[in-house]
Amino acid sequence: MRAGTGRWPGTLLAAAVLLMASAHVGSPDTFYEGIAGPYRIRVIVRPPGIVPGQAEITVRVLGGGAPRSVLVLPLRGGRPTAEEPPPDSARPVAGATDLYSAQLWLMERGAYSVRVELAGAAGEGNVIVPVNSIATRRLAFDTPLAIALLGLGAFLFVGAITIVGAAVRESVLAPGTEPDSSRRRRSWWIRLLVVPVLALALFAGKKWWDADDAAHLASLYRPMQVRTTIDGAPGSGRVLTIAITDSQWLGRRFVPLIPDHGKLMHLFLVRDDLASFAHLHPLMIDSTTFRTALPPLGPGRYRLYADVVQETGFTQTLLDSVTLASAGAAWRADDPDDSWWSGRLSAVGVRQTAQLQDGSTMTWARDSSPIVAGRDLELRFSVRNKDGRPARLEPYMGMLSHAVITRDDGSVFVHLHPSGTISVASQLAFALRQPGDTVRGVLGSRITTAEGTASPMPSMEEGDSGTVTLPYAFPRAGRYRMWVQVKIKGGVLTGVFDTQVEP
Ligand SMILES: [Cu+2]
Repeated sequence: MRAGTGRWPGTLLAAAVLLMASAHVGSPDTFYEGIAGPYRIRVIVRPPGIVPGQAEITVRVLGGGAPRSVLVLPLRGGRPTAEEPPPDSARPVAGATDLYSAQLWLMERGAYSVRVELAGAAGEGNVIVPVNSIATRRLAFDTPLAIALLGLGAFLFVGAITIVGAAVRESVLAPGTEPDSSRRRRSWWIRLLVVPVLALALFAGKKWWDADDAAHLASLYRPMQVRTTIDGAPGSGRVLTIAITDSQWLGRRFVPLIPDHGKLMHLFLVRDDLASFAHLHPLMIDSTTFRTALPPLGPGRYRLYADVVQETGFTQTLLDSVTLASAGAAWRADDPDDSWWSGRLSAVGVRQTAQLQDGSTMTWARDSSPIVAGRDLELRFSVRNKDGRPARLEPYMGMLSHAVITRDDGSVFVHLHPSGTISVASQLAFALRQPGDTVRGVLGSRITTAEGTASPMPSMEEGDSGTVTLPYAFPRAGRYRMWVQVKIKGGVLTGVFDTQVEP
Protein backbone atom coordinates (compact mmCIF):
# COMPACT_ATOMS: atom_id res chain seq x y z
CA MET A 1 0.00 0.00 0.00
CA ARG A 2 1.39 3.40 -0.93
CA ALA A 3 1.74 6.08 1.69
CA GLY A 4 -1.14 8.55 1.69
CA THR A 5 -3.77 6.11 0.45
CA GLY A 6 -4.40 4.53 3.84
CA ARG A 7 -7.83 5.99 4.36
CA TRP A 8 -10.53 3.33 4.49
CA PRO A 9 -13.76 3.90 2.65
CA GLY A 10 -16.46 4.41 5.21
CA THR A 11 -15.71 3.90 8.84
CA LEU A 12 -14.81 1.05 11.14
CA LEU A 13 -18.10 1.50 12.90
CA ALA A 14 -20.19 1.40 9.74
CA ALA A 15 -23.17 -0.87 9.38
CA ALA A 16 -24.07 -1.10 13.03
CA VAL A 17 -26.66 -3.77 13.59
CA LEU A 18 -29.40 -2.58 15.89
CA LEU A 19 -30.86 -5.54 17.72
CA MET A 20 -32.84 -4.27 20.66
CA ALA A 21 -32.97 -1.06 22.58
CA SER A 22 -33.23 0.13 26.11
CA ALA A 23 -36.15 0.70 28.43
CA HIS A 24 -38.19 1.63 25.44
CA VAL A 25 -38.14 -0.48 22.33
CA GLY A 26 -36.15 0.54 19.25
CA SER A 27 -35.79 4.07 20.61
CA PRO A 28 -32.56 4.13 22.61
CA ASP A 29 -32.18 7.89 23.14
CA THR A 30 -33.20 9.47 26.43
CA PHE A 31 -35.11 12.76 26.39
CA TYR A 32 -35.58 14.99 29.39
CA GLU A 33 -37.24 18.37 29.55
CA GLY A 34 -37.62 20.30 32.77
CA ILE A 35 -36.33 22.79 35.26
CA ALA A 36 -32.77 23.04 36.59
CA GLY A 37 -32.78 25.92 39.07
CA PRO A 38 -33.58 29.10 37.11
CA TYR A 39 -33.10 27.36 33.74
CA ARG A 40 -35.50 25.42 31.59
CA ILE A 41 -33.53 22.80 29.69
CA ARG A 42 -33.92 19.89 27.33
CA VAL A 43 -31.35 17.13 27.64
CA ILE A 44 -30.86 14.39 25.06
CA VAL A 45 -28.59 11.45 25.88
CA ARG A 46 -27.67 9.25 22.93
CA PRO A 47 -26.18 6.05 24.38
CA PRO A 48 -23.35 4.27 22.55
CA GLY A 49 -25.15 0.92 22.39
CA ILE A 50 -21.94 -0.80 23.48
CA VAL A 51 -20.31 -0.99 26.92
CA PRO A 52 -17.90 0.63 27.58
CA GLY A 53 -18.82 3.36 25.14
CA GLN A 54 -19.21 7.08 24.75
CA ALA A 55 -22.63 8.65 25.16
CA GLU A 56 -23.48 11.90 23.34
CA ILE A 57 -25.12 14.46 25.56
CA THR A 58 -26.74 17.64 24.31
CA VAL A 59 -28.21 20.29 26.57
CA ARG A 60 -30.51 22.91 25.06
CA VAL A 61 -31.28 25.92 27.25
CA LEU A 62 -34.91 26.83 26.58
CA GLY A 63 -35.26 29.59 29.16
CA GLY A 64 -33.61 31.39 32.07
CA GLY A 65 -30.85 33.15 30.17
CA ALA A 66 -27.45 32.05 28.95
CA PRO A 67 -25.49 29.95 31.44
CA ARG A 68 -21.81 30.64 32.03
CA SER A 69 -21.02 26.96 32.35
CA VAL A 70 -22.77 23.67 31.64
CA LEU A 71 -21.22 20.68 33.37
CA VAL A 72 -22.17 17.04 32.88
CA LEU A 73 -21.21 14.08 35.05
CA PRO A 74 -22.07 10.40 34.59
CA LEU A 75 -22.81 8.52 37.79
CA ARG A 76 -23.04 4.78 38.08
CA GLY A 77 -25.95 4.15 40.42
CA GLY A 78 -26.22 6.74 43.15
CA ARG A 79 -22.71 6.81 44.51
CA PRO A 80 -21.93 9.10 47.39
CA THR A 81 -20.26 12.34 46.38
CA ALA A 82 -16.79 11.40 47.70
CA GLU A 83 -16.27 8.97 44.81
CA GLU A 84 -17.47 11.25 42.06
CA PRO A 85 -15.00 12.18 39.36
CA PRO A 86 -14.94 15.86 38.41
CA PRO A 87 -17.69 16.80 35.94
CA ASP A 88 -16.91 17.47 32.27
CA SER A 89 -17.65 20.78 30.67
CA ALA A 90 -20.22 20.73 27.85
CA ARG A 91 -19.05 22.97 25.01
CA PRO A 92 -21.27 25.38 23.10
CA VAL A 93 -22.18 23.98 19.69
CA ALA A 94 -20.85 26.21 16.92
CA GLY A 95 -23.59 28.18 15.19
CA ALA A 96 -26.18 27.66 17.94
CA THR A 97 -26.51 30.01 20.90
CA ASP A 98 -28.48 27.80 23.26
CA LEU A 99 -26.98 24.37 22.60
CA TYR A 100 -24.18 22.60 24.51
CA SER A 101 -22.75 19.18 23.90
CA ALA A 102 -20.41 16.71 25.58
CA GLN A 103 -19.34 13.08 25.36
CA LEU A 104 -19.23 10.90 28.42
CA TRP A 105 -17.90 7.41 28.93
CA LEU A 106 -20.31 4.84 30.32
CA MET A 107 -17.94 2.19 31.65
CA GLU A 108 -20.25 -0.45 33.14
CA ARG A 109 -23.64 -1.98 32.46
CA GLY A 110 -26.67 -0.97 34.48
CA ALA A 111 -28.41 2.10 35.77
CA TYR A 112 -26.56 5.33 35.23
CA SER A 113 -27.54 8.91 35.72
CA VAL A 114 -26.15 12.00 34.08
CA ARG A 115 -26.07 15.01 36.36
CA VAL A 116 -26.30 18.30 34.48
CA GLU A 117 -25.17 21.41 36.35
CA LEU A 118 -25.74 24.92 35.03
CA ALA A 119 -24.35 28.16 36.42
CA GLY A 120 -24.68 31.72 35.19
CA ALA A 121 -25.93 35.20 35.96
CA ALA A 122 -29.39 33.84 36.77
CA GLY A 123 -28.01 31.42 39.37
CA GLU A 124 -27.23 27.74 39.62
CA GLY A 125 -29.26 24.65 38.95
CA ASN A 126 -28.81 20.94 38.44
CA VAL A 127 -30.86 18.00 37.36
CA ILE A 128 -30.46 14.22 37.24
CA VAL A 129 -31.23 12.41 33.99
CA PRO A 130 -31.46 8.60 34.41
CA VAL A 131 -29.87 6.58 31.60
CA ASN A 132 -29.63 2.83 31.07
CA SER A 133 -26.15 1.66 30.14
CA ILE A 134 -26.63 -1.48 28.07
CA ALA A 135 -25.14 -3.18 25.03
CA THR A 136 -27.75 -3.20 22.30
CA ARG A 137 -25.87 -3.71 19.08
CA ARG A 138 -23.13 -5.55 17.32
CA LEU A 139 -20.85 -3.71 14.98
CA ALA A 140 -20.46 -5.32 11.58
CA PHE A 141 -17.75 -5.01 8.91
CA ASP A 142 -18.55 -3.11 5.77
CA THR A 143 -17.61 -4.97 2.59
CA PRO A 144 -14.73 -2.75 1.33
CA LEU A 145 -13.03 -3.02 4.73
CA ALA A 146 -13.52 -6.80 4.81
CA ILE A 147 -12.02 -7.12 1.28
CA ALA A 148 -9.06 -4.91 2.22
CA LEU A 149 -8.38 -6.90 5.41
CA LEU A 150 -8.65 -10.22 3.56
CA GLY A 151 -6.14 -8.96 0.97
CA LEU A 152 -3.72 -7.84 3.69
CA GLY A 153 -4.17 -11.16 5.50
CA ALA A 154 -3.32 -13.12 2.34
CA PHE A 155 -0.24 -10.89 1.82
CA LEU A 156 0.94 -11.60 5.38
CA PHE A 157 0.29 -15.35 4.97
CA VAL A 158 2.32 -15.60 1.76
CA GLY A 159 4.93 -13.20 3.19
CA ALA A 160 5.45 -15.39 6.27
CA ILE A 161 6.02 -18.49 4.10
CA THR A 162 8.47 -16.57 1.90
CA ILE A 163 10.42 -15.31 4.91
CA VAL A 164 10.72 -18.80 6.39
CA GLY A 165 11.82 -20.20 3.02
CA ALA A 166 14.46 -17.51 2.55
CA ALA A 167 15.73 -17.95 6.09
CA VAL A 168 16.32 -21.66 5.58
CA ARG A 169 17.80 -21.19 2.09
CA GLU A 170 20.34 -18.41 2.54
CA SER A 171 20.24 -16.66 5.93
CA VAL A 172 23.48 -18.25 7.18
CA LEU A 173 25.42 -17.89 3.92
CA ALA A 174 28.01 -15.19 3.39
CA PRO A 175 26.86 -12.27 1.21
CA GLY A 176 27.11 -13.04 -2.49
CA THR A 177 27.21 -16.87 -2.01
CA GLU A 178 24.64 -18.85 -4.01
CA PRO A 179 22.69 -21.54 -2.04
CA ASP A 180 23.34 -25.08 -3.24
CA SER A 181 20.62 -27.51 -4.40
CA SER A 182 20.25 -29.29 -1.00
CA ARG A 183 19.56 -25.95 0.71
CA ARG A 184 17.01 -25.11 -1.97
CA ARG A 185 15.31 -28.49 -1.48
CA ARG A 186 15.25 -28.09 2.30
CA SER A 187 13.77 -24.64 1.88
CA TRP A 188 10.89 -26.11 -0.17
CA TRP A 189 10.19 -28.81 2.42
CA ILE A 190 10.18 -26.34 5.31
CA ARG A 191 7.84 -24.05 3.38
CA LEU A 192 5.43 -26.95 2.88
CA LEU A 193 5.60 -27.71 6.60
CA VAL A 194 4.94 -24.11 7.58
CA VAL A 195 1.65 -23.93 5.66
CA PRO A 196 -0.35 -26.22 8.02
CA VAL A 197 1.23 -24.52 11.06
CA LEU A 198 0.09 -21.10 9.85
CA ALA A 199 -3.32 -22.51 8.88
CA LEU A 200 -3.69 -23.84 12.42
CA ALA A 201 -2.86 -20.41 13.82
CA LEU A 202 -5.50 -18.87 11.54
CA PHE A 203 -8.03 -21.46 12.66
CA ALA A 204 -7.28 -20.71 16.34
CA GLY A 205 -7.67 -17.00 15.61
CA LYS A 206 -11.07 -17.62 14.02
CA LYS A 207 -12.13 -19.66 17.06
CA TRP A 208 -11.09 -16.82 19.37
CA TRP A 209 -12.96 -14.28 17.25
CA ASP A 210 -16.14 -16.40 17.22
CA ALA A 211 -15.98 -16.96 21.00
CA ASP A 212 -15.57 -13.24 21.60
CA ASP A 213 -18.45 -12.49 19.25
CA ALA A 214 -20.68 -15.06 20.94
CA ALA A 215 -19.84 -13.60 24.37
CA HIS A 216 -20.78 -10.14 23.13
CA LEU A 217 -24.05 -11.38 21.62
CA ALA A 218 -24.88 -13.15 24.91
CA SER A 219 -24.25 -9.93 26.81
CA LEU A 220 -26.64 -7.86 24.68
CA TYR A 221 -29.53 -6.49 26.67
CA ARG A 222 -32.73 -8.52 26.64
CA PRO A 223 -35.74 -7.53 28.71
CA MET A 224 -36.84 -9.88 31.50
CA GLN A 225 -38.92 -12.81 30.33
CA VAL A 226 -42.61 -12.83 31.13
CA ARG A 227 -45.58 -15.14 30.60
CA THR A 228 -48.99 -13.68 29.87
CA THR A 229 -52.29 -15.46 30.31
CA ILE A 230 -55.92 -14.44 29.80
CA ASP A 231 -58.68 -15.88 31.98
CA GLY A 232 -62.44 -15.51 31.96
CA ALA A 233 -65.33 -16.91 29.96
CA PRO A 234 -66.45 -15.19 26.72
CA GLY A 235 -68.90 -12.42 27.44
CA SER A 236 -67.78 -11.98 31.02
CA GLY A 237 -64.94 -9.87 32.32
CA ARG A 238 -61.50 -11.03 31.27
CA VAL A 239 -58.43 -10.92 33.44
CA LEU A 240 -54.89 -10.58 32.15
CA THR A 241 -52.05 -12.00 34.24
CA ILE A 242 -48.38 -11.26 33.65
CA ALA A 243 -45.82 -13.35 35.49
CA ILE A 244 -42.14 -12.45 35.43
CA THR A 245 -40.46 -15.79 34.72
CA ASP A 246 -36.91 -14.57 34.19
CA SER A 247 -34.68 -17.01 36.06
CA GLN A 248 -31.92 -14.45 36.62
CA TRP A 249 -34.27 -11.94 38.18
CA LEU A 250 -35.98 -14.61 40.27
CA GLY A 251 -32.57 -15.79 41.41
CA ARG A 252 -29.56 -13.89 42.51
CA ARG A 253 -30.14 -10.83 40.32
CA PHE A 254 -33.40 -9.97 42.07
CA VAL A 255 -33.88 -6.24 42.45
CA PRO A 256 -37.21 -4.98 43.83
CA LEU A 257 -39.41 -2.93 41.54
CA ILE A 258 -40.33 0.59 42.58
CA PRO A 259 -43.55 2.41 41.77
CA ASP A 260 -43.55 5.03 39.03
CA HIS A 261 -46.34 7.46 39.92
CA GLY A 262 -47.78 4.99 42.33
CA LYS A 263 -47.93 2.13 39.80
CA LEU A 264 -45.47 -0.74 39.76
CA MET A 265 -46.31 -1.53 36.16
CA HIS A 266 -47.57 0.56 33.27
CA LEU A 267 -48.95 -1.87 30.73
CA PHE A 268 -49.73 -1.04 27.11
CA LEU A 269 -51.60 -3.28 24.70
CA VAL A 270 -51.47 -2.46 21.00
CA ARG A 271 -53.35 -4.57 18.46
CA ASP A 272 -51.26 -5.61 15.45
CA ASP A 273 -53.31 -3.39 13.13
CA LEU A 274 -53.00 -0.47 15.62
CA ALA A 275 -56.82 -0.18 15.78
CA SER A 276 -57.02 -0.95 19.52
CA PHE A 277 -54.96 0.36 22.39
CA ALA A 278 -55.07 0.11 26.18
CA HIS A 279 -53.03 1.73 28.95
CA LEU A 280 -53.48 -0.27 32.16
CA HIS A 281 -51.89 -0.56 35.59
CA PRO A 282 -51.90 -4.19 36.77
CA LEU A 283 -51.95 -4.81 40.50
CA MET A 284 -49.19 -6.82 42.09
CA ILE A 285 -50.47 -10.17 43.30
CA ASP A 286 -47.13 -11.41 44.58
CA SER A 287 -43.55 -10.35 43.92
CA THR A 288 -43.60 -11.77 40.39
CA THR A 289 -47.25 -11.72 39.30
CA PHE A 290 -49.39 -8.83 38.10
CA ARG A 291 -53.07 -8.88 37.28
CA THR A 292 -55.56 -6.51 35.66
CA ALA A 293 -59.10 -6.57 34.33
CA LEU A 294 -59.13 -6.25 30.54
CA PRO A 295 -61.23 -3.55 28.87
CA PRO A 296 -63.61 -4.70 26.11
CA LEU A 297 -60.93 -4.73 23.42
CA GLY A 298 -61.80 -6.41 20.13
CA PRO A 299 -60.43 -9.81 19.13
CA GLY A 300 -56.97 -10.05 17.60
CA ARG A 301 -53.31 -10.34 18.36
CA TYR A 302 -51.94 -7.71 20.71
CA ARG A 303 -48.40 -6.56 21.35
CA LEU A 304 -47.78 -6.14 25.03
CA TYR A 305 -45.35 -3.62 26.50
CA ALA A 306 -44.95 -3.43 30.28
CA ASP A 307 -42.85 -0.63 31.76
CA VAL A 308 -41.24 -1.34 35.13
CA VAL A 309 -38.55 0.41 37.16
CA GLN A 310 -36.08 -1.39 39.40
CA GLU A 311 -34.81 -0.01 42.68
CA THR A 312 -31.41 0.64 41.06
CA GLY A 313 -33.11 3.15 38.75
CA PHE A 314 -32.88 0.70 35.82
CA THR A 315 -35.98 0.87 33.64
CA GLN A 316 -37.24 -1.93 31.42
CA THR A 317 -40.01 -2.55 28.95
CA LEU A 318 -41.07 -6.20 29.19
CA LEU A 319 -42.32 -7.63 25.92
CA ASP A 320 -44.88 -10.24 25.03
CA SER A 321 -47.84 -10.79 22.77
CA VAL A 322 -51.26 -12.16 23.48
CA THR A 323 -54.27 -13.16 21.38
CA LEU A 324 -57.81 -12.25 22.37
CA ALA A 325 -60.27 -14.70 20.87
CA SER A 326 -63.42 -12.59 21.17
CA ALA A 327 -64.58 -9.12 22.11
CA GLY A 328 -64.87 -8.87 25.86
CA ALA A 329 -67.58 -7.23 27.89
CA ALA A 330 -68.27 -6.07 31.43
CA TRP A 331 -65.17 -4.14 32.36
CA ARG A 332 -64.70 -2.68 35.78
CA ALA A 333 -61.32 -0.95 35.87
CA ASP A 334 -59.04 -2.00 38.70
CA ASP A 335 -57.33 1.36 38.57
CA PRO A 336 -58.98 4.76 37.98
CA ASP A 337 -56.17 5.73 35.59
CA ASP A 338 -56.78 2.75 33.28
CA SER A 339 -57.95 3.70 29.81
CA TRP A 340 -58.43 2.24 26.36
CA TRP A 341 -59.15 3.31 22.80
CA SER A 342 -60.50 1.54 19.80
CA GLY A 343 -61.22 2.88 16.37
CA ARG A 344 -60.18 3.18 12.82
CA LEU A 345 -58.64 6.35 11.46
CA SER A 346 -60.78 7.53 8.57
CA ALA A 347 -58.11 9.21 6.48
CA VAL A 348 -54.84 7.64 5.55
CA GLY A 349 -51.96 10.05 5.75
CA VAL A 350 -51.31 12.90 8.09
CA ARG A 351 -54.17 13.66 10.43
CA GLN A 352 -53.88 16.89 12.32
CA THR A 353 -57.05 16.93 14.41
CA ALA A 354 -58.47 14.06 16.42
CA GLN A 355 -61.98 13.85 17.86
CA LEU A 356 -61.94 12.97 21.53
CA GLN A 357 -64.54 10.82 23.25
CA ASP A 358 -66.27 13.77 24.98
CA GLY A 359 -66.66 15.84 21.80
CA SER A 360 -63.61 18.02 22.32
CA THR A 361 -60.79 18.01 19.80
CA MET A 362 -57.04 17.56 19.96
CA THR A 363 -54.95 19.26 17.28
CA TRP A 364 -51.37 18.44 16.44
CA ALA A 365 -49.73 21.80 15.85
CA ARG A 366 -47.20 20.97 13.18
CA ASP A 367 -46.02 22.79 10.12
CA SER A 368 -46.02 21.29 6.66
CA SER A 369 -42.31 20.42 6.70
CA PRO A 370 -41.64 16.67 6.66
CA ILE A 371 -40.68 14.86 9.84
CA VAL A 372 -37.17 13.50 9.51
CA ALA A 373 -35.73 10.56 11.45
CA GLY A 374 -33.25 11.53 14.15
CA ARG A 375 -34.17 15.22 14.30
CA ASP A 376 -35.37 16.35 17.70
CA LEU A 377 -38.85 17.79 17.76
CA GLU A 378 -41.41 19.39 20.01
CA LEU A 379 -44.62 17.47 19.43
CA ARG A 380 -47.24 20.02 20.40
CA PHE A 381 -50.90 19.15 20.92
CA SER A 382 -53.68 21.55 21.86
CA VAL A 383 -57.02 20.45 23.20
CA ARG A 384 -60.19 22.51 22.72
CA ASN A 385 -63.61 22.08 24.23
CA LYS A 386 -66.71 21.71 22.08
CA ASP A 387 -67.13 25.51 22.26
CA GLY A 388 -63.64 26.01 20.80
CA ARG A 389 -62.02 27.34 23.97
CA PRO A 390 -58.81 25.76 25.30
CA ALA A 391 -59.66 22.77 27.48
CA ARG A 392 -58.48 22.67 31.08
CA LEU A 393 -56.14 19.69 31.36
CA GLU A 394 -55.86 17.99 34.71
CA PRO A 395 -52.56 16.34 35.62
CA TYR A 396 -52.85 12.61 36.19
CA MET A 397 -50.16 10.23 37.37
CA GLY A 398 -47.99 13.32 37.81
CA MET A 399 -48.11 14.43 34.17
CA LEU A 400 -50.27 16.64 31.97
CA SER A 401 -50.13 14.02 29.27
CA HIS A 402 -49.09 10.44 28.72
CA ALA A 403 -48.30 9.44 25.16
CA VAL A 404 -47.30 6.29 23.34
CA ILE A 405 -45.59 6.26 19.96
CA THR A 406 -45.17 3.06 17.98
CA ARG A 407 -43.94 2.18 14.51
CA ASP A 408 -46.57 0.25 12.56
CA ASP A 409 -44.49 -2.95 12.67
CA GLY A 410 -44.04 -2.71 16.45
CA SER A 411 -40.26 -2.29 16.19
CA VAL A 412 -40.43 1.06 17.97
CA PHE A 413 -42.33 1.65 21.19
CA VAL A 414 -41.90 4.63 23.43
CA HIS A 415 -43.88 5.97 26.40
CA LEU A 416 -43.31 9.66 26.87
CA HIS A 417 -44.49 12.72 28.73
CA PRO A 418 -43.94 16.49 28.61
CA SER A 419 -40.86 15.72 30.75
CA GLY A 420 -39.53 13.36 28.09
CA THR A 421 -38.89 9.63 28.09
CA ILE A 422 -37.29 9.39 31.52
CA SER A 423 -38.96 7.64 34.42
CA VAL A 424 -39.61 9.97 37.33
CA ALA A 425 -39.27 6.98 39.66
CA SER A 426 -35.72 6.27 38.55
CA GLN A 427 -34.91 9.99 38.74
CA LEU A 428 -36.16 9.95 42.32
CA ALA A 429 -34.27 6.73 43.01
CA PHE A 430 -31.03 8.52 42.17
CA ALA A 431 -31.95 11.65 44.08
CA LEU A 432 -33.14 9.85 47.22
CA ARG A 433 -30.65 7.03 47.46
CA GLN A 434 -28.44 7.40 50.47
CA PRO A 435 -25.01 5.87 51.06
CA GLY A 436 -26.37 3.68 53.87
CA ASP A 437 -29.13 2.11 51.76
CA THR A 438 -28.42 -1.58 52.02
CA VAL A 439 -31.89 -2.90 52.80
CA ARG A 440 -33.79 -3.75 49.65
CA GLY A 441 -37.26 -2.33 49.39
CA VAL A 442 -36.56 0.74 51.53
CA LEU A 443 -36.18 3.01 48.55
CA GLY A 444 -39.60 2.17 47.14
CA SER A 445 -41.46 3.47 50.16
CA ARG A 446 -39.29 6.57 50.32
CA ILE A 447 -40.08 7.28 46.67
CA THR A 448 -43.81 6.90 47.27
CA THR A 449 -43.60 9.38 50.14
CA ALA A 450 -41.51 11.83 48.16
CA GLU A 451 -43.37 11.56 44.88
CA GLY A 452 -46.09 14.01 45.79
CA THR A 453 -43.65 16.77 46.65
CA ALA A 454 -40.48 16.09 44.69
CA SER A 455 -41.78 15.14 41.25
CA PRO A 456 -42.17 17.93 38.72
CA MET A 457 -45.94 18.24 39.08
CA PRO A 458 -47.27 20.42 36.29
CA SER A 459 -48.73 23.71 37.41
CA MET A 460 -52.38 24.64 36.92
CA GLU A 461 -51.47 27.45 34.50
CA GLU A 462 -49.79 24.92 32.24
CA GLY A 463 -52.94 22.84 32.23
CA ASP A 464 -55.14 25.87 31.55
CA SER A 465 -53.53 26.53 28.17
CA GLY A 466 -54.89 23.20 26.93
CA THR A 467 -51.54 22.53 25.30
CA VAL A 468 -48.96 19.82 25.90
CA THR A 469 -45.50 19.55 24.38
CA LEU A 470 -43.60 16.29 24.13
CA PRO A 471 -39.87 16.29 23.32
CA TYR A 472 -38.91 13.45 20.98
CA ALA A 473 -36.96 12.41 17.88
CA PHE A 474 -38.30 9.57 15.75
CA PRO A 475 -35.49 6.98 15.64
CA ARG A 476 -35.94 5.91 12.01
CA ALA A 477 -38.09 6.28 8.93
CA GLY A 478 -41.49 4.64 8.62
CA ARG A 479 -45.15 4.94 9.55
CA TYR A 480 -45.90 5.74 13.16
CA ARG A 481 -49.03 6.04 15.30
CA MET A 482 -49.25 8.21 18.41
CA TRP A 483 -51.80 7.92 21.21
CA VAL A 484 -51.81 11.13 23.21
CA GLN A 485 -53.74 10.97 26.47
CA VAL A 486 -54.99 13.85 28.61
CA LYS A 487 -57.44 14.12 31.49
CA ILE A 488 -60.41 16.49 31.31
CA LYS A 489 -63.11 16.69 34.00
CA GLY A 490 -61.88 13.47 35.59
CA GLY A 491 -61.91 11.38 32.40
CA VAL A 492 -58.93 10.18 30.40
CA LEU A 493 -59.23 11.04 26.70
CA THR A 494 -57.09 9.68 23.88
CA GLY A 495 -56.17 11.53 20.68
CA VAL A 496 -54.73 9.36 17.91
CA PHE A 497 -52.43 10.59 15.15
CA ASP A 498 -50.61 8.93 12.27
CA THR A 499 -47.47 10.24 10.69
CA GLN A 500 -44.90 9.34 8.11
CA VAL A 501 -41.25 9.82 9.07
CA GLU A 502 -38.76 10.42 6.25
CA PRO A 503 -35.21 9.04 6.27
CU1 LIG B 1 -47.17 7.82 31.25
